[in-house]
Amino acid sequence: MNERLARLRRALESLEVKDDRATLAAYGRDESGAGEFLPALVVFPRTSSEVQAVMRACSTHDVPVTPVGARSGKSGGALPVRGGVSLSLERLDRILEVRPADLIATVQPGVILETFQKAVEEVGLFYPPDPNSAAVCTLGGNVAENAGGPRALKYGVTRDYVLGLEWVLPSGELLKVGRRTLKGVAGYDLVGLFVGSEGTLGVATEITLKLLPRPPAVMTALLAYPSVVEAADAVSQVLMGGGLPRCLELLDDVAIAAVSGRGIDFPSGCGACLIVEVDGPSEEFALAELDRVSRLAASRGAALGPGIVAMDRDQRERLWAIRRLVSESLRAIKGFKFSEDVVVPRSRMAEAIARFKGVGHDLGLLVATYGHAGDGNLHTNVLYGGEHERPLVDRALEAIMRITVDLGGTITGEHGVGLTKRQFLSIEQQKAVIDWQRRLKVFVDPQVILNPGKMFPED
Ligand code: LAC
Ligand code: ZN
Repeated sequence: MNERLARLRRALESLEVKDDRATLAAYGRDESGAGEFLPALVVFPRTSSEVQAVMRACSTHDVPVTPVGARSGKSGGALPVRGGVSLSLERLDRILEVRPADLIATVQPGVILETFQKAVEEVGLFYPPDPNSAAVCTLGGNVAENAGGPRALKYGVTRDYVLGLEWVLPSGELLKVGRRTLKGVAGYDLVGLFVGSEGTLGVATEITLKLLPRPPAVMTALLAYPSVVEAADAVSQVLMGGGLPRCLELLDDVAIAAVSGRGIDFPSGCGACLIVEVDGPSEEFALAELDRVSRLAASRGAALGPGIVAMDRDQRERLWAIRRLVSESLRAIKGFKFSEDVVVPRSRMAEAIARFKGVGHDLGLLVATYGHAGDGNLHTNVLYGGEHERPLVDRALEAIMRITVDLGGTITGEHGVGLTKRQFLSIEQQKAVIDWQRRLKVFVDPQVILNPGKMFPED
């Protein structure tokens, strides 16, 4: 490998390459908690053709290459588990154009999601996908993982907004796939295939996104319940009653305890809560819609009081700040955690949460659940105190995956399979389906140098 790396380094001479200790350590970690995997070097191309040059060089010298954005991923997708090159897309960070008349925009992959959202909102447009990491994550990373967030309930996930891609294959070849129009059915849906391919089939160097008109009015409220059973039931009541809020987020008792005293006073006896957000063409409309949804959510008399309605932007921000704090506050309880993102049929949510808690109870681990309840997408977190508890944690995670699939769900709704869930894929998918996907991977990447060691179970 050393000889090959030395030759590769010479081939990349004209590009920005770093291999100092601090950089390698920084690119050896992400938000998955999966550990440290150091690359041998990190390359920072600035153009599509430089990305092509990196891929070509890695292919020529047979060195593994792992694409990376902001390192905010939750499944270890950007960890260079076989060493080699970390290919950072951060320097490709320009919004190339926003076309209000066509409701589209074209961006480079290193643009920070929040920067893009603000830019389009300034001209009256709206880009809905909103992972919790919006302030740091990149659109390229969102495309790689097909990221979602609270607003997915009404507006869908990243894949629903990607119209076209400029895509560099592991060979260095560049494809322009998809389109720049809203509709279009020519050929196979390669955009659909590449979005969510977790950096295993190539990298986006340009992304054309669909936009929507910005809804003028937004209203948010927090509804409290004695336990997750009532809260999960309320979610079903809202959806069956014809309500479609843009967000319907759940926090269980552990999550509430973790964030209480940090900006919101939860009512006493509150063992679970829902954050509800609606939008619409006017304040009156949004208020009426919030009222309708809140009534549906309280229809079985289980809600504790009328709920806390955010009366202005500041109060709304305070509710969402609480929601954003959940992940790190849970980690702080024991020092370490694994955050899952399973999805179950919405009618099975209460049962799923209770069974996940039971898994923790049986193994002596604390399990918390919060997340995108409107989608049945649950962030079940297994909290633990250190490496010595890892064998127990691994058992808990596998049990959670088995319960999820048993209930008719899927092992990942937004974070991807990556490294941390690769051994669980076979719980959900048939061997024939996994084999077929492996063949597809080898067709695109015959040397298996692009992001090796991800997505598929170890042989
Ligand atoms: C969230 C991340 C973990 O929703 O997906 O908080
Ligand atoms: Zn989430």
